[in-house]
Amino acid sequence: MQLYHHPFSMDSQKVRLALEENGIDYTSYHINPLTGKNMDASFFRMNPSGKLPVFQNGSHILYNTIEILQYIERIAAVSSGGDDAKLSGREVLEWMHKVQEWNPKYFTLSRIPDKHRIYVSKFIRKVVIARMAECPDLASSYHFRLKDAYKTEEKLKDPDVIKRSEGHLVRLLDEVEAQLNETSHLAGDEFTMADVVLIPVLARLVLLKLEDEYINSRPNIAEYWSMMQQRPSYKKVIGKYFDGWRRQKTLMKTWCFIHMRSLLRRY
Ligand SMILES: N[C@@H](CCC(=O)N[C@@H](CS)C(=O)NCC(=O)O)C(=O)O
Repeated sequence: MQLYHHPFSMDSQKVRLALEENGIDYTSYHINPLTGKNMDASFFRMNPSGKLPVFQNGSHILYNTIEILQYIERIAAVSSGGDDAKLSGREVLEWMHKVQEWNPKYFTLSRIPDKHRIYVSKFIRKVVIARMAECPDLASSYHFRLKDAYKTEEKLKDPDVIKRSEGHLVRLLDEVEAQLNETSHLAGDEFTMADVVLIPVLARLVLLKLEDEYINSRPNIAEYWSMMQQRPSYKKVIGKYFDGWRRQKTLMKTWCFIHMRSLLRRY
């Protein structure tokens, strides 16, 4: 099994948490979307959306996060002797979809200073143009990505888009807070795939330094969050890259790469 992913990608974090929690071995390929590695023809040909993660088992390739999580559960059930009782039930699935419905894209981008965001997005556009020249047969897919990058910039100028995304997040967190008043985990008193989907959302808020506004202001979520951070899967998938001083190191590495390539005009 192969997983194409990156620590920056929230959906990748979800899949890696699920693999760790279920003790499933896989071959890991880091594809950094901020440096445009997802635009390399070898990856882009298999996945013309360029989005992460991509999960491959032989000839079976999955792109949708929830489908990948369910597939992982089935693999885990088969390897533990075909115990289907361990598969996610209705309530878990409902929470997975509810959390997954919140799209972090505009929320995240709107919290990054314009100067940095525009610099990175310009770099990525140049990478796409360079890859397009190398592989003209993929031109229409690359073109679609370019158009999408311009559309994203336009949308970020619309305050309603950001407001809607914030409103959606607040409603979701309020619902999670109410649920955590009843149960210790999101879909009951045990750790499930619903928690796997929620943890990266909370980690993203911390990465953006918004934990006071969104997490600490909700006591049940704050308590749940400190409990989740103790899990070995969290430490391996998220903590290793973003806890404390590591955050700076992880961001710096990507930033230096983009800066050097921009200076050298090597896309
Ligand atoms: N296909 C995924 C969504 C994947 C997605 O939005 N991935 C983001 C990161 S979490 C991505 O790859 N962004 C980089 C890009 O669009 O270039 C799903 O439906 O669950």
